[in-house]
Amino acid sequence: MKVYPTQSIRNVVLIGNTKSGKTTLAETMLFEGKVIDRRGSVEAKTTVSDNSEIEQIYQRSIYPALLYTEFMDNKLNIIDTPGSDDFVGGVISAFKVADTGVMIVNAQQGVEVGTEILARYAEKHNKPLILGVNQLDHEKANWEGALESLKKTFGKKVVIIQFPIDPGLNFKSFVDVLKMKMYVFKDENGTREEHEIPADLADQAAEYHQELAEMAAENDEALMEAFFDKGQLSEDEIRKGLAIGLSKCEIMPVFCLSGKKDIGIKRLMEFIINVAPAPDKMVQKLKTGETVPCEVTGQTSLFIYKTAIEQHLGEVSYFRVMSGKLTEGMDVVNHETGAKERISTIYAVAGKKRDKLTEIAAGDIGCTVKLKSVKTNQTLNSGPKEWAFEPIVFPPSKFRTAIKAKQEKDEEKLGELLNKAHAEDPTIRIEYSKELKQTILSGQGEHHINILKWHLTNTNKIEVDLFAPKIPYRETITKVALADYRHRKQSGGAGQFGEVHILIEPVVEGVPAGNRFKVEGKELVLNLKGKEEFTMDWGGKLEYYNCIVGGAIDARFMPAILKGIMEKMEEGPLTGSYARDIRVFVYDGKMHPVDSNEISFKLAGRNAFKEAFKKAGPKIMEPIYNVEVLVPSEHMGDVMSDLQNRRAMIEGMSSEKGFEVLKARVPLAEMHKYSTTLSSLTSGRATFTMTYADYQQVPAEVQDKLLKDYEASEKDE
Ligand SMILES: Nc1nc2c(ncn2[C@@H]2O[C@H](COP(=O)(O)OP(=O)(O)OP(=O)(O)O)[C@@H](O)[C@H]2O)c(=O)[nH]1
Ligand SMILES: [Mg+2]
Repeated sequence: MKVYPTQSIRNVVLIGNTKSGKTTLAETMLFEGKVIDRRGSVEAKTTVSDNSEIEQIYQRSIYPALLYTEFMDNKLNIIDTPGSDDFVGGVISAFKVADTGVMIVNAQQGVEVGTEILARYAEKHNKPLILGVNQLDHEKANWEGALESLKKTFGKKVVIIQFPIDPGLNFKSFVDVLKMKMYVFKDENGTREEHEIPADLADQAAEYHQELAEMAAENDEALMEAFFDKGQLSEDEIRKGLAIGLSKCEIMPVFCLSGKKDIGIKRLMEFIINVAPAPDKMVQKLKTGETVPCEVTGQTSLFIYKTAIEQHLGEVSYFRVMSGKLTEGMDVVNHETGAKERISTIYAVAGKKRDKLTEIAAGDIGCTVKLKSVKTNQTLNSGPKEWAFEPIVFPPSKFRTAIKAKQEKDEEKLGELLNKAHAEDPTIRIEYSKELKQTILSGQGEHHINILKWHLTNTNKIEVDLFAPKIPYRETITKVALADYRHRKQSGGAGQFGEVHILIEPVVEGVPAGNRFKVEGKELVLNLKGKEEFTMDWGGKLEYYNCIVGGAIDARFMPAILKGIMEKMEEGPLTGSYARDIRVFVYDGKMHPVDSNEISFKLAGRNAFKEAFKKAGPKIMEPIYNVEVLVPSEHMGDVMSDLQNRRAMIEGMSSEKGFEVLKARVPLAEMHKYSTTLSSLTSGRATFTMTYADYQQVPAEVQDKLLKDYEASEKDE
């Protein structure tokens, strides 16, 4: 393959709700570019894009697929992404390296929640969107409905480039109001004829053409003047105006498509080449906020946007050349690790088909293999400038589960595989929780995690169990309490003796410790001698006061008492969860001249703490999350009542372009499998995000249940 200069490269990402027809469309684009001479289909499991076994089983895309095609002497890189929210990581990484998004909308449904969410990602990344109304050959295709929904969602940015003639089973032609021609398709392989626009459609076409010219003029003063002078613009002038408007994200042009019947695909590709921005038109930022021009004359710099482990090849690193040009055998340095890497082979990629390149220029996308240690989001430089491009920011997880190998011998291998899974798909996250003593796996949805499970079972032959993760409860106290504890052991050998008197109270932010207490009918005035303060690893505090007078306990035993208390805080007295925010005053005790030692005081401290804790109005606290749900209005009621059953506190509601945004605070304990429930309540038409907020006391009935459960589990052991 020849080396394409930066200006002859276009990078597009295909996005759209699941089943809108992206993979089928990509296949047709490759066919039009003659990368393949026969088109496969999703049903026959023969597309270039959905080439993994699991994608073929589910007949849907799961991984973002890099594809290229050569067209009109340009190289068109296409990333076909999965439509399902579960695999949104692939869409986000694709937006990092693509310059234009092509939003595919199913002509039967028009805009769906998926469409809306994906468009938000385009907006976030500042990438222009071309709109394709697809499947116009479907018997239920509804052009007017789809167009109306696009206008409702995207407003005045929407501008018609084409309108279909007779959408439905007989769909074979459309009018293009940029070219002012009618295209008629002769077969299902893209063979087309250009005709004059029929008289009965001429007025409609002229009206759309005028709207198009006006929109094109709006983004450029010279064009505006020309438009006012002549009352119209030439085709080239319109194209120029559209190019400006598109790259400023001010225009969303609409195309008519049937990916399956190869109608309109060539026109879409021509438009992409002629009008969509070349890679050097889009700004690439460094972590420092500076921008780097996408020029072949600059220092060679590659950004790794994805890594994958592929059969026969090993680790494959996908990159975009951000600047300069990459040649075979070039040495580069990883900005993050300082490691040197040699790029021995460069490939242009169309699914499993890979073409070796000797050189690849700024703006192009490709892959290489056998790098020693390169991860997603790293930059590789070949010059003195230590550039680091802004990383891809992956969304927070929506689904958590605990995972365990069925057989203990597989645990280590499972750990390795999970780490690899995270490297390939950063929206899969793994954390070993020391507190819960569980490995917590999280992702974008139950389906996302089940795909990983499928790989573990089928590809790696490891059986695993997925189960509800424990909740990281916290324990604290609400009032002052006292406890005296004597630890004494005198059976055989050396004895043990230690006695500790303590007072405990809650730590309240901003309220310092006093020294006078009225508790259990006693009045105590303590002598606050020494204070130590600890911030616990799990949040919250322990304040430890030495108030011993008259040498009742030797200073050398104070650390042992503290150790005993710390141990009990790590395994709270109520349910074994971490305790937090407690002040302990050690004010009295007793020693034995022979039998007192550290272990005795540690045990006395531990037990005194446990007793005092239980008398101090102990409470269990649970983590609360801020949850934001985006839901179509008609499902609002169901989503709301479901949330109320989850002890949610609804914080607000607002409307946004036909969807409702619902904000609530929900206990983590009630969020297990929420993504699955939400999906079934709304037929997959809603989405949500959740982020940790704070800890709050659990309601009394929940606390009772937790205490009973813990007691029962203690008895079992
Ligand atoms: N009638 C008709 N059916 C189509 C067209 N394009 C795709 N389909 C069918 O729609 C279904 C989904 O097509 P895909 O290409 O897999 O859709 P996708 O957008 O890639 O879906 P995801 O990968 O799940 O996001 C398949 O059964 C296709 O055969 C089209 O232009 N016309
Ligand atoms: Mg697909």
